[in-house]
Amino acid sequence: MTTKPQLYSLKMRASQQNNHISGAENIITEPELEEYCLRLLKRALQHSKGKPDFINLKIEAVQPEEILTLPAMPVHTITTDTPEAGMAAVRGQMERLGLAHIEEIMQIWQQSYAMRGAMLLDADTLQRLEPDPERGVRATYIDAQNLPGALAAKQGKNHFNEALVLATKVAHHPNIVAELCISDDPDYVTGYIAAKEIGYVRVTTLKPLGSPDGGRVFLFRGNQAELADCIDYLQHQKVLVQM
Ligand code: PML
Ligand code: MG
Repeated sequence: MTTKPQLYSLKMRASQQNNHISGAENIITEPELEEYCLRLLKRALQHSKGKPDFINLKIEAVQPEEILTLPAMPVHTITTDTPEAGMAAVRGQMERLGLAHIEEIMQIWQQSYAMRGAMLLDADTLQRLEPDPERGVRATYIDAQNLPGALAAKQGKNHFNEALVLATKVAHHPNIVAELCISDDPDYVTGYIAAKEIGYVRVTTLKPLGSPDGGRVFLFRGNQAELADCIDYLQHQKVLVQM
Protein backbone atom coordinates (compact mmCIF):
# COMPACT_ATOMS: atom_id res chain seq x y z
CA MET A 1 0.00 0.00 0.00
CA THR A 2 1.37 3.44 -0.92
CA THR A 3 0.72 6.30 1.46
CA LYS A 4 0.40 9.86 0.15
CA PRO A 5 3.14 12.26 1.30
CA GLN A 6 2.27 14.66 4.11
CA LEU A 7 1.17 18.13 2.95
CA TYR A 8 2.51 21.35 4.44
CA SER A 9 1.62 25.01 4.32
CA LEU A 10 4.80 27.07 3.90
CA LYS A 11 4.65 30.84 4.39
CA MET A 12 7.34 33.49 4.07
CA ARG A 13 7.15 37.09 5.15
CA ALA A 14 10.00 39.56 5.13
CA SER A 15 10.26 43.09 6.48
CA GLN A 16 12.70 45.93 7.07
CA GLN A 17 12.28 47.97 10.24
CA ASN A 18 8.78 46.53 10.53
CA ASN A 19 7.84 47.62 6.99
CA HIS A 20 6.56 44.85 4.75
CA ILE A 21 8.97 43.85 1.96
CA SER A 22 7.65 40.58 0.65
CA GLY A 23 5.33 37.68 1.43
CA ALA A 24 4.54 34.43 -0.36
CA GLU A 25 3.25 30.97 0.36
CA ASN A 26 2.75 27.45 -0.95
CA ILE A 27 0.87 24.29 -0.06
CA ILE A 28 3.25 21.46 -0.98
CA THR A 29 4.28 17.90 -0.13
CA GLU A 30 7.04 16.94 2.27
CA PRO A 31 9.53 16.03 -0.50
CA GLU A 32 9.06 19.54 -2.02
CA LEU A 33 9.53 21.38 1.26
CA GLU A 34 13.30 21.89 1.15
CA GLU A 35 13.27 23.23 -2.42
CA TYR A 36 10.38 25.62 -1.75
CA CYS A 37 11.93 26.91 1.50
CA LEU A 38 15.00 27.86 -0.50
CA ARG A 39 12.91 29.49 -3.24
CA LEU A 40 11.00 31.66 -0.78
CA LEU A 41 14.18 32.53 1.13
CA LYS A 42 15.83 33.72 -2.09
CA ARG A 43 12.72 35.68 -2.95
CA ALA A 44 12.79 37.44 0.42
CA LEU A 45 16.46 38.34 -0.03
CA GLN A 46 16.15 39.60 -3.63
CA HIS A 47 13.11 41.85 -3.49
CA SER A 48 12.97 45.20 -5.32
CA LYS A 49 11.61 46.85 -2.14
CA GLY A 50 14.94 46.30 -0.32
CA LYS A 51 16.94 44.02 1.98
CA PRO A 52 14.92 42.56 4.85
CA ASP A 53 16.20 42.62 8.42
CA PHE A 54 13.55 40.05 9.42
CA ILE A 55 12.49 36.91 7.54
CA ASN A 56 9.94 34.45 8.89
CA LEU A 57 9.41 31.01 7.37
CA LYS A 58 6.43 29.19 8.88
CA ILE A 59 5.68 25.52 8.19
CA GLU A 60 2.46 23.81 9.28
CA ALA A 61 1.08 20.37 8.46
CA VAL A 62 -2.14 20.36 6.41
CA GLN A 63 -4.56 17.44 6.12
CA PRO A 64 -6.02 16.77 2.63
CA GLU A 65 -9.60 16.85 3.99
CA GLU A 66 -9.08 20.45 5.17
CA ILE A 67 -8.50 21.66 1.59
CA LEU A 68 -11.17 23.29 -0.58
CA THR A 69 -10.35 23.03 -4.31
CA LEU A 70 -11.69 25.79 -6.59
CA PRO A 71 -11.44 26.45 -10.34
CA ALA A 72 -9.63 29.71 -11.15
CA MET A 73 -11.94 32.62 -11.98
CA PRO A 74 -12.27 33.61 -15.65
CA VAL A 75 -9.77 36.32 -16.58
CA HIS A 76 -10.38 39.46 -18.69
CA THR A 77 -7.89 42.22 -19.47
CA ILE A 78 -8.46 45.93 -19.94
CA THR A 79 -5.43 47.62 -21.47
CA THR A 80 -4.79 51.13 -20.19
CA ASP A 81 -1.82 53.46 -20.74
CA THR A 82 -2.11 55.76 -17.73
CA PRO A 83 -3.11 55.37 -14.05
CA GLU A 84 -6.02 57.77 -14.69
CA ALA A 85 -7.38 55.57 -17.49
CA GLY A 86 -6.81 52.49 -15.31
CA MET A 87 -8.74 53.97 -12.39
CA ALA A 88 -11.55 54.96 -14.77
CA ALA A 89 -11.70 51.34 -15.93
CA VAL A 90 -12.01 50.17 -12.30
CA ARG A 91 -14.83 52.68 -11.75
CA GLY A 92 -16.58 51.27 -14.82
CA GLN A 93 -16.43 47.74 -13.41
CA MET A 94 -17.77 48.96 -10.06
CA GLU A 95 -20.69 50.53 -11.93
CA ARG A 96 -21.33 47.17 -13.64
CA LEU A 97 -21.51 45.63 -10.15
CA GLY A 98 -24.09 48.21 -9.11
CA LEU A 99 -21.98 49.53 -6.26
CA ALA A 100 -23.03 52.78 -4.60
CA HIS A 101 -20.31 55.08 -3.17
CA ILE A 102 -17.78 54.39 -5.94
CA GLU A 103 -15.81 57.63 -5.37
CA GLU A 104 -15.67 57.08 -1.60
CA ILE A 105 -14.42 53.51 -2.10
CA MET A 106 -11.73 54.75 -4.50
CA GLN A 107 -10.57 57.24 -1.84
CA ILE A 108 -10.63 54.69 0.99
CA TRP A 109 -8.62 52.23 -1.16
CA GLN A 110 -5.62 54.57 -0.75
CA GLN A 111 -5.70 54.04 3.03
CA SER A 112 -4.93 50.36 2.42
CA TYR A 113 -1.48 51.29 1.05
CA ALA A 114 -0.08 51.59 4.57
CA MET A 115 -1.51 48.26 5.80
CA ARG A 116 0.16 44.86 6.11
CA GLY A 117 -2.97 42.94 5.12
CA ALA A 118 -6.08 43.86 3.18
CA MET A 119 -8.84 46.23 4.18
CA LEU A 120 -12.27 44.68 4.75
CA LEU A 121 -14.87 47.30 3.97
CA ASP A 122 -18.66 47.23 4.19
CA ALA A 123 -19.66 47.93 0.58
CA ASP A 124 -22.76 49.89 1.63
CA THR A 125 -22.01 51.61 4.97
CA LEU A 126 -18.27 52.00 4.20
CA GLN A 127 -17.50 50.84 7.74
CA ARG A 128 -14.04 49.30 8.23
CA LEU A 129 -14.51 45.71 9.42
CA GLU A 130 -10.99 44.40 10.16
CA PRO A 131 -10.52 43.27 13.80
CA ASP A 132 -7.10 45.03 13.76
CA PRO A 133 -7.24 47.99 11.31
CA GLU A 134 -3.44 48.38 11.19
CA ARG A 135 -2.82 44.75 10.35
CA GLY A 136 -5.87 44.26 8.14
CA VAL A 137 -7.05 40.78 7.15
CA ARG A 138 -4.93 38.32 5.23
CA ALA A 139 -6.29 35.91 2.65
CA THR A 140 -3.94 33.03 3.31
CA TYR A 141 -3.42 29.22 3.14
CA ILE A 142 -3.60 29.29 -0.66
CA ASP A 143 -1.72 27.90 -3.63
CA ALA A 144 -2.18 26.76 -7.21
CA GLN A 145 -2.95 23.06 -7.40
CA ASN A 146 0.10 21.04 -8.31
CA LEU A 147 -0.81 20.34 -11.93
CA PRO A 148 1.81 20.57 -14.70
CA GLY A 149 0.22 23.71 -16.17
CA ALA A 150 0.29 25.43 -12.80
CA LEU A 151 3.97 25.08 -12.05
CA ALA A 152 4.69 28.65 -13.15
CA ALA A 153 2.38 29.80 -10.39
CA LYS A 154 4.43 28.00 -7.79
CA GLN A 155 7.94 28.63 -9.05
CA GLY A 156 9.38 32.11 -8.74
CA LYS A 157 7.33 35.26 -8.38
CA ASN A 158 4.49 35.48 -10.85
CA HIS A 159 2.27 38.39 -9.83
CA PHE A 160 -0.60 37.37 -12.05
CA ASN A 161 -0.80 33.69 -11.09
CA GLU A 162 -0.45 34.39 -7.37
CA ALA A 163 -3.06 37.15 -7.49
CA LEU A 164 -5.47 34.95 -9.43
CA VAL A 165 -5.15 32.26 -6.74
CA LEU A 166 -5.81 34.79 -3.96
CA ALA A 167 -8.67 36.52 -5.80
CA THR A 168 -10.34 33.17 -6.55
CA LYS A 169 -10.34 32.28 -2.86
CA VAL A 170 -11.60 35.71 -1.79
CA ALA A 171 -14.40 36.01 -4.37
CA HIS A 172 -15.70 32.53 -3.53
CA HIS A 173 -17.00 33.67 -0.13
CA PRO A 174 -20.75 34.39 -0.48
CA ASN A 175 -20.49 37.75 1.33
CA ILE A 176 -17.60 39.18 -0.69
CA VAL A 177 -18.96 41.61 -3.28
CA ALA A 178 -15.64 42.52 -4.96
CA GLU A 179 -11.89 42.90 -4.46
CA LEU A 180 -9.70 45.80 -5.58
CA CYS A 181 -5.92 45.36 -5.83
CA ILE A 182 -2.83 47.37 -6.72
CA SER A 183 0.58 45.72 -6.25
CA ASP A 184 2.90 47.39 -3.74
CA ASP A 185 5.88 46.41 -5.91
CA PRO A 186 7.40 49.57 -7.48
CA ASP A 187 8.11 47.75 -10.75
CA TYR A 188 4.59 46.29 -11.21
CA VAL A 189 1.75 48.54 -12.38
CA THR A 190 -0.97 46.03 -13.35
CA GLY A 191 -3.80 45.59 -10.86
CA TYR A 192 -7.31 44.18 -10.87
CA ILE A 193 -10.90 44.23 -9.75
CA ALA A 194 -12.41 40.79 -9.17
CA ALA A 195 -15.92 39.62 -8.35
CA LYS A 196 -18.11 36.55 -8.92
CA GLU A 197 -20.23 38.43 -11.49
CA ILE A 198 -17.39 39.83 -13.61
CA GLY A 199 -14.48 37.44 -13.00
CA TYR A 200 -10.89 38.61 -12.57
CA VAL A 201 -10.57 41.86 -14.53
CA ARG A 202 -6.92 42.89 -14.99
CA VAL A 203 -6.21 46.57 -15.62
CA THR A 204 -2.76 46.98 -17.09
CA THR A 205 -1.83 50.41 -15.67
CA LEU A 206 -3.09 51.46 -12.25
CA LYS A 207 -0.15 53.49 -10.93
CA PRO A 208 3.05 55.18 -12.15
CA LEU A 209 6.11 52.95 -12.57
CA GLY A 210 8.36 53.27 -9.50
CA SER A 211 5.53 53.92 -7.05
CA PRO A 212 5.64 51.76 -3.89
CA ASP A 213 1.91 52.37 -3.27
CA GLY A 214 -0.30 49.31 -3.29
CA GLY A 215 -3.01 47.60 -1.33
CA ARG A 216 -6.12 45.45 -1.35
CA VAL A 217 -9.73 46.13 -0.39
CA PHE A 218 -12.26 43.33 0.10
CA LEU A 219 -15.82 44.67 -0.20
CA PHE A 220 -18.23 42.85 2.11
CA ARG A 221 -22.03 42.75 2.37
CA GLY A 222 -23.71 40.82 5.20
CA ASN A 223 -24.55 40.55 8.89
CA GLN A 224 -22.31 40.06 11.95
CA ALA A 225 -22.39 36.25 11.86
CA GLU A 226 -21.53 36.32 8.15
CA LEU A 227 -18.67 38.74 8.88
CA ALA A 228 -17.17 36.38 11.46
CA ASP A 229 -17.51 33.49 9.01
CA CYS A 230 -15.91 35.54 6.24
CA ILE A 231 -12.88 36.58 8.32
CA ASP A 232 -12.39 32.99 9.47
CA TYR A 233 -12.67 31.73 5.87
CA LEU A 234 -10.18 34.31 4.52
CA GLN A 235 -7.62 33.66 7.23
CA HIS A 236 -7.93 29.92 7.85
CA GLN A 237 -9.62 27.96 5.04
CA LYS A 238 -7.02 26.06 3.01
CA VAL A 239 -7.64 26.52 -0.72
CA LEU A 240 -5.99 25.06 -3.81
CA VAL A 241 -6.88 26.69 -7.13
CA GLN A 242 -6.99 24.80 -10.44
CA MET A 243 -5.31 27.06 -12.99
C1 PML B 1 0.87 41.77 -5.65
O1 PML B 1 1.95 42.22 -6.01
O2 PML B 1 0.76 41.13 -4.62
C2 PML B 1 -0.38 42.00 -6.46
C3 PML B 1 -0.24 41.56 -7.86
C4 PML B 1 -1.41 41.96 -8.76
C5 PML B 1 -1.35 41.21 -10.06
C6 PML B 1 -2.26 41.75 -11.11
C7 PML B 1 -2.16 40.97 -12.41
O3 PML B 1 -1.08 40.92 -13.02
O4 PML B 1 -3.17 40.40 -12.83
MG1 MG C 1 4.35 42.98 -3.03
